[in-house]
Amino acid sequence: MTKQSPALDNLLTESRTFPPSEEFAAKANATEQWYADAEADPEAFWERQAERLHWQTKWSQVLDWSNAPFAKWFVGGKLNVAYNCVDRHVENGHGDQVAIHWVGEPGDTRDITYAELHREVCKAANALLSLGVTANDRVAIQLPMIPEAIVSMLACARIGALHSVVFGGFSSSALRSRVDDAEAKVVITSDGQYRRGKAMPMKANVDEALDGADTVEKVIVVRRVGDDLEGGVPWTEGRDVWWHDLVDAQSDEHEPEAFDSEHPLFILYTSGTTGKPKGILHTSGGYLTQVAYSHHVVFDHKPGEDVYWCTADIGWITGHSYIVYGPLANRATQVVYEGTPNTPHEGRHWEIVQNYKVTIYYTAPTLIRTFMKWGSDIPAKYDLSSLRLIGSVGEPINPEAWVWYRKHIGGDRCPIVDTWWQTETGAIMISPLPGVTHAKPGSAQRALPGVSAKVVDNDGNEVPRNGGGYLVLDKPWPAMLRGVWGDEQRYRDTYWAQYAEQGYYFAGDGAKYDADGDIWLLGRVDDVMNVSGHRISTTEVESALVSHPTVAEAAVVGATDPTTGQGIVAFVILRGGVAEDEAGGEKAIQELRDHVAKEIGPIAKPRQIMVVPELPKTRSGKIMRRLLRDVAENREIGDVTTLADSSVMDLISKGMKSRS
Ligand code: 6R9
Repeated sequence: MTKQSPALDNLLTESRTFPPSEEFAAKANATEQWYADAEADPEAFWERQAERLHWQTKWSQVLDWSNAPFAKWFVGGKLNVAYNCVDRHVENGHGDQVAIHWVGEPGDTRDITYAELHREVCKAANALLSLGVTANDRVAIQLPMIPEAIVSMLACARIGALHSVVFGGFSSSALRSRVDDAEAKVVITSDGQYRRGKAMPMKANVDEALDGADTVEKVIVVRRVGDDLEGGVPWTEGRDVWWHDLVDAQSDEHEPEAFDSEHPLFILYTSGTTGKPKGILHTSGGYLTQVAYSHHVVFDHKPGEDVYWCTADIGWITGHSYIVYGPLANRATQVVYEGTPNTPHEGRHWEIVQNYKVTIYYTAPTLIRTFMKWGSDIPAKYDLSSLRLIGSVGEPINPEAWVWYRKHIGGDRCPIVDTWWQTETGAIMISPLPGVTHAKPGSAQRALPGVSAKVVDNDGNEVPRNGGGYLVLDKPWPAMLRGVWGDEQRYRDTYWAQYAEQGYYFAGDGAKYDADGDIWLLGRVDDVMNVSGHRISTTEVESALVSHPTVAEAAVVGATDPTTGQGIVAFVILRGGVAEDEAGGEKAIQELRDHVAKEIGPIAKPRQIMVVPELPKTRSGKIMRRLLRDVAENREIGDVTTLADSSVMDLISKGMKSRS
């Protein structure tokens, strides 16, 4: 595995622990006993968790693993996911409970009760049906964080169509490749979105993406920014339809149909080690069971009492599992915020926590480090005493950031849950249990009851305490991915080939046990970067760079970055004939950065591009990213003996032009 960075060595000498308060422990949703119960009989444990849902037909078998690595959970069971997230709460007398306190970036707000959410989801489901969408069809959704995003997802689930949500910041070509791969029939988007106080176009991006995309029959457009958008909304007659014309005209009643437990629920694309994003496929019964269970125990969520806020975007798995499905299945009242954390000021999140008396707050380390940078005097201006639990997800959290988070946001009283999981796992897998675990800053610690994780060496042998290796999941779990859309081989190769003999799922993360046997996550071991908690593959960015006419070859690495975790650093060789001053200058580098933003999205913009005469390659032609990482991180350059031409690194160090 890759060499540990000094920051990680530091992290592993961390020895502070934070025991739960007696008061919290006394009321906690889970107890230590859960671990033993789950271990004694995992299937019986998961059956009890599945019982938090409403099933139209009960399952006849908990797990069918006979066709591994393709799992079936709650075999023969039937349920409707949207019914579980909405209708049943209304039927149980909670129709007036607020489901969503929505806060728009410009300051507009909407409180949506479960009864209202029910009517909206029914109308949207009827709207999709009226367009000819039926079970198993795919609907692509690219929307800002507005209520219609959640309504659209639930409407798809209700009629058995698969949604494929594409992050609002993704470019038209990223959207197009996802629409094509899933053969989406309908796209749901908005005229525009508010970003840092400005109305930015969205529909225009979608139109560019859909030029010639012949699977798409209809585009539904939510009016979000209206007249604030300069230049108006491009429109294709016959294909495009306004949400308010189509959806508002529908009946607000719709009878939900129960689908098989293994009926597909959604596809969500994530970066792998190759340039082509993988469509991760999730299904219904097992997924909903585990997201509801984990939301209940990890966030200690109490329906009707807590005000929950997960700051993720619905374009990522965290938004799917911990804004939409988990919280709504558990009848949460939650805050959904549309905008950026510093619009109109850097205290925006804390103002929202104060106003809505948020009790549970779940965010990402990159944002915590940004808050640290902005200064602790900012949260200090607000009343954060409503908070009782805070969480983190997306990348390893540095002990410094953890301790700051606990002190300045958690008032030295809130337990912190550092939750490790992936798009592929669907739900939280490794996390402290609040009220039970003695928390350690920087460690996700232990697999949740019912989940099994191990740290193993290259051969699949479990490493001893204080030993490092690779994280594997050695038992199937209900929310596990069911495959890669349209690519069975890629599913087998990516996750199951590494430890085929043992039948372990390879997560792609380095990990270590400490002296107590707790797990510490050490970052990706493959060519996937983690920038602000977003997965971006080095190959994807390389392909984007090479698609620019001035670039002959490109190599991309993730370099340690104090705020974003990793920053993208690109090394490019220019095409012969491109004059130095033409392409090597500041302007040309800016153009390359913009080109990557256009090809993938602004999150993939390299922090730095270096023009180099050569790239370090092995005799078999593999680029040695390790050496480039040394350059990017200003370290002494490591072992060059396996290079085909060992003088290359000298050339790079001497001849490189660096621009940030
Ligand atoms: C939920 C999500 C997954 C990758 C994963 C790992 C990193 C996520 C983490 C963490 C250390 C944590 N990761 N949570 N690393 N500690 N608590 O982020 O899904 O976007 O698919 O990313 O993120 O490297 O493999 P996804």
